[in-house]
Amino acid sequence: MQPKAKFRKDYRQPDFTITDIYLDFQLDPEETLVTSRLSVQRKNPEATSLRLDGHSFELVSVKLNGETFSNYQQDNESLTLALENFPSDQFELEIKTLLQPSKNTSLQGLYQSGDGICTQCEAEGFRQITYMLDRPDVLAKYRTKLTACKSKYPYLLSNGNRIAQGDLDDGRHWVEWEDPFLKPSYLFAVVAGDFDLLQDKFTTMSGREVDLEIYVDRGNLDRASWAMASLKRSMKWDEERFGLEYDLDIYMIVAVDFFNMGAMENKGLNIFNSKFVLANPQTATDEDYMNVESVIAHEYFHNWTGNRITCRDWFQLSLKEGLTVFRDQEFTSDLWSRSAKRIEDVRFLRAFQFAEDASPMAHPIRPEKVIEMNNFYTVTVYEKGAEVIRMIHTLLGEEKFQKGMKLYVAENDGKAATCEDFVSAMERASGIDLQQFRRWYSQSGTPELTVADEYDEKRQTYRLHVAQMTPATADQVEKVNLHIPLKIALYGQNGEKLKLQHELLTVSDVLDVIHDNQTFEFHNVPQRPVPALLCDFSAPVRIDYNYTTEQLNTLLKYAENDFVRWDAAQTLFINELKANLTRHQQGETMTFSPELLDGLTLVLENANQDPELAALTLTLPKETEFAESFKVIDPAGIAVVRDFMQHQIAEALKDRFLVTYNQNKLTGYRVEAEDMAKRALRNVCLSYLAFTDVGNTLVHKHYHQADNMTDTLAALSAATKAQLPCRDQLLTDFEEKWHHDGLVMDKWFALQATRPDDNVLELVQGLLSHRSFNLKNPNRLRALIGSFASQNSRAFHAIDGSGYRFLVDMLIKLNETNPQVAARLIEPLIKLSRYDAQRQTLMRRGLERLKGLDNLARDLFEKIEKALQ
Ligand code: B3K
Ligand code: ZN
Repeated sequence: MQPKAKFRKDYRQPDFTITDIYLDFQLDPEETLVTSRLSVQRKNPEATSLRLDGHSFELVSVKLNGETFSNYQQDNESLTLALENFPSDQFELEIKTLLQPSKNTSLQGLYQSGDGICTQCEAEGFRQITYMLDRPDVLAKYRTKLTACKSKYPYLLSNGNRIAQGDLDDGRHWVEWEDPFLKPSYLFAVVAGDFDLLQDKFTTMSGREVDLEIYVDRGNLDRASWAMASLKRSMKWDEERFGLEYDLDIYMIVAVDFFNMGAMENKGLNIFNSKFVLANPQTATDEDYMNVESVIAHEYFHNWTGNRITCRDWFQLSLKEGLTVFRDQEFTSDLWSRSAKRIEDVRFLRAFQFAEDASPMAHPIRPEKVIEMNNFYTVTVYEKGAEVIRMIHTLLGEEKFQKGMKLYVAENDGKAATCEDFVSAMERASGIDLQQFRRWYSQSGTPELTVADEYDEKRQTYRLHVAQMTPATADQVEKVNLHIPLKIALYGQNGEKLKLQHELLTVSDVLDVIHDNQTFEFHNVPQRPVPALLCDFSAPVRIDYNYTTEQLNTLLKYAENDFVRWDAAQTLFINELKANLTRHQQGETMTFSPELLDGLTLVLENANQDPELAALTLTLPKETEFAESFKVIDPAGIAVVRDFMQHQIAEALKDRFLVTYNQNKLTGYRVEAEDMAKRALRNVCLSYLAFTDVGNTLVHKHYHQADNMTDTLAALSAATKAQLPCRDQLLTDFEEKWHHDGLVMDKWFALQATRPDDNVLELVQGLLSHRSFNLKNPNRLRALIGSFASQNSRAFHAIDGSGYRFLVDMLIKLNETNPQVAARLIEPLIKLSRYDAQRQTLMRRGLERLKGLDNLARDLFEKIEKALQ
């Protein structure tokens, strides 16, 4: 049977609801007995049957109001109770089910992670525990009793407050939890295990004391303190910026090693991938520290945007995810550097979300059609969703935006809401018309703004002609005009910022682009200006304006807006790559433009003014980032030209890189903005210097002098990318030191998988039997197989098809064990339309091989089906 799609337009309120749930878990990894007592209420008087979702367990018994009930039908995804002869509108249902957590490799529902047991219910995992109306618009109060062996599972955790506990005679103990807040089933959680516990307290703005608890594997306590500090900063920031206060007396975070994604915001009991909790200077890089902080913040912020106000149906996912990503981005921006954060987010969006829009999986931030919900936790729903919230923020300004938030919370607290509820609150609170803006929720694709300009010297008038167009996407051919906030600035030839005036009045720097073609006219412009378009990346669009190298260098040198300066460098890099790719493809000699070198020299000379921005600006875009500027990608060509550029820059600026490298040496490791910026700059210098004659000595020394993982990894990465003589020795040294630690080894696996060596595939295949590798652990899979397929384009897209074959072989295995992770890893293979005919044929062959599997999971089915269309 083919999996069936659900459509947004088909939403209907449920016929029944569940107001209270009592759950009893007799926990054991081999066999767990779950008793669920549901207080059911009929909402639709016409309804004569109750269909509950559930699968992947054994049904033991069903009772209705205490009596055995057998008038039901069961299939492989539901249980339907016939209620024709049962007139009462309120009843209690008791269902017993048997589960095998140790056999559950899907990591959804109740499963074993290491020596512990935990749950993952979003989106539809609760139905793997027991039969339930498993949909987010059914909000209930939960009481949960957990019983398990006390020595193996000294901690038994669930949502809300601990209300009772006790010991049994047989070595087991029990704990009972009650969550006073209404919640949908996807926010339910259970954890049983033996942990080290880090405790702290937070006093909320109204003076309530909250217990904070972070549970980590035994022996990892020295890696939990950054997460705790991050949690306290998040709680404080949400009070200060959004006026939102925590609502329970306890907040728990548990770190587990086996987890399909980053983390989960279960009410009062977050469960995290240990990657986003554990950090100390020896094991975590600066980037890891930042990631831990922002994921902790993100999950915390969900307590209001997601939990107190949840989604009516899964098509509304961006209501909580787009908004919560926006909130975590703002948190990081307020605490660290706003421009650096913006640049990193835009880099990510352009590389992955723009690619998704151009792929068979293209969908609006509020999808219309879904087969497997887990496939829609995407960069589009999350990151483009956050861009949409950011545009609302740009159009309204902070004050009106916060007014809108207050209204949204007041109207929807305790409810399951829609994206429309959010936009409507923003509109009514601000008085700003968002009618056309709403189209961002229903239209997929990356809009293109084509900009042309003219300057009338006599009349001192400057005109910008802006045309908008959204190319057709796989899911949607017809496109309409969007409301696009285009933030601009004008610069004079000597770098002075020019005033934006119309007639004699100052006008806003945010242009409202709403039609196909619009002209914006500026008066009293004393000279032909250089336009800075899309300052701060004010909208998730592509800009097409024919910049000259000279104009780009002016922006790089003078623009006030950090994003604009960085972006000018990006455009210079891309133009350079494009010109050389053409030369390379035509068999001509490649050259390197002196203007770009001048620009980079300037950045290096001024690097000490803002080392973080300098590091970002000097970083050469990755192959995958360059690839996004092409309709048809030449992976081998891009790799060759990028190598060439790297060598050219390294050779030409070697002395300056060395000076900057030496100037930014630090003693001791601190997680502080100033030091992180210096390390980043120094390590960018190292990455170029690796390609010069001093490379081997310098990298070798850098590795051995490093007192923290950021520097260690920078050296290891430089040695690998530049294929230095010291490489093998350093890789071995690292492996010997860290092979017992999966999280640290992930960095090593990812480096191995992205090696530029010709025999990298063979190496990767060999590493599948490495002592630290484990095919059941999603982090290991992403590090080795994911990095190979998504970050090593030249090897993955090898013209003999070996890369594709390897991925498909792996996916055939994962289809059985963990389809959700398989559906993530398949992404590079479904983007076949971006490659030449020969590669497309090979990719198609791989997809067809998967499609032929007789037990193909719906997660993979949905993507393969779209890719082959
Ligand atoms: N809400 C979860 C993601 C759940 C993914 C389910 N496949 C984490 C987050 O976005 O915060
Ligand atoms: Zn989230």
